[in-house]
Amino acid sequence: MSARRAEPYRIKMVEPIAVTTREYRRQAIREAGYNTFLLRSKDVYIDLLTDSGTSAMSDNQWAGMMLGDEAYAGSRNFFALEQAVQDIYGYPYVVPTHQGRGAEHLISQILIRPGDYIPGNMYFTTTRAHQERAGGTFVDVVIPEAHDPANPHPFKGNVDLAKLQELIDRVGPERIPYLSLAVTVNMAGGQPVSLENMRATYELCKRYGIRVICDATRCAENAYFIKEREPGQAGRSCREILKEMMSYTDGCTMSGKKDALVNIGGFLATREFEVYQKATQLVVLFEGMPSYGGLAGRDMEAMARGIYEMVDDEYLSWRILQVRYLGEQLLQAGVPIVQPVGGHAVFLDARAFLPHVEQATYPAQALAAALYLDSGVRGMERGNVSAGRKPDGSEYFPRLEMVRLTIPRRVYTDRHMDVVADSVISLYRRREEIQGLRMTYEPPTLRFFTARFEPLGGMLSQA
Ligand code: PLI
Repeated sequence: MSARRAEPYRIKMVEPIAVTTREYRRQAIREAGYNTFLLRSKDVYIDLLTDSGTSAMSDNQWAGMMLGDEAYAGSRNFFALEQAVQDIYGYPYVVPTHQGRGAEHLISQILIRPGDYIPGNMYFTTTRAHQERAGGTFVDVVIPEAHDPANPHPFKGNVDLAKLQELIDRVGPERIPYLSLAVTVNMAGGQPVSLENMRATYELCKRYGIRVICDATRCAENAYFIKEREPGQAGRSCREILKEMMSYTDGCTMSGKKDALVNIGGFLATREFEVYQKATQLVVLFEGMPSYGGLAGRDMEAMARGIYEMVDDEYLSWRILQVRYLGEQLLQAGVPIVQPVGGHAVFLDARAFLPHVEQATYPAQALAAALYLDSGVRGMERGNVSAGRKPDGSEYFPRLEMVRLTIPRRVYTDRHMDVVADSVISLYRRREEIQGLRMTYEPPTLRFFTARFEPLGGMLSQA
């Protein structure tokens, strides 16, 4: 057997992608206001904007799509989904939602009262927005290593128990309806949480009657890191590890569009009947009946099947190693990236990449635009633009100013990763040619999706 690894699947259907000229891309990124979210997909060569909803489904999932039971109530696909969540996560109660933020909306409205505090191991955009909308204040309790791109801590997503304790002492446990625990932590670079930290966090929360609600969006990838890195875990399956992880939580929100390998779908799951009952009351207003939650029966079937596929050890190993394969090529060339390489993406450290560009002129946004111009590779800004503004109107200026190169699951080959690496490395060698941007349009919330910019000079402004 060769020591080299290859994809643990073969290709049954192909989708052509556009190879364009630099001039074409210059026009396209200008029309998109230098915001990669506003590019048209048809103009993108390798699309690393997100791993959300971009997975390739398996033949087994597509076969399940044909078994869609589109009954308005009691669809058999709902029961398949419920069974999958019970088997793999261990929660008794499940409410489907159209995607992860639908579940975030439900849990935030059910549990948060105005004036509450919601600690979390780093914010995620939609999660925090729903918490704030319900009147809560998000408090970051991730370990400090998570904010340092070069720190090699193996579990950079861990909760800082001292910070959590300090918050409990300061505001009182009655003002903390739950701790929001993301596995893995997207904004830190796809960094995992250890089993030991999950257990300790749960124990601390239980002492004060505080719930732990997991953001399980990339929980299977987190389980793989535990298997790989945590002492005593190597001999267990990711499926077993995941079940134990979830046993240290009271419920979860899940975007099926990531680890569960579907193009649309999500759910809220809980161990508490009362929370479940409130969710069934709310879901009918915002998503649909509790037995479909805004999804077609066929979507629920595909997600049910994806949940079993996502914990396959062979698949998970290949998945994580493909992301690492890209990251290691960049590291060897001296390109500053978040380390260790996370589960779903390679994050370019735009501040270290472009030290001459001030954070107020959005270095990560400029770097993402330059990468598209260079090779048609689309990444995503995850820095000052994504962080938005504080309630007082000032910018957050987060320590992490990054471009995320997010790898869709089962979509691209390692050869695509080589092309991406070549382009990033060549830009790094010409980094002085990249200058910052000025924002010309800013929407009031989640501005990164639709903000527009113009270049302040450098390669982006050349005719
Ligand atoms: O995009 P949704 O609504 O299915 O899921 C929202 C969501 C919740 N938590 C986390 C950690 C996410 O990463 C997340 C969505 N992430 C997107 C869209 C991304 O591109 O990372």
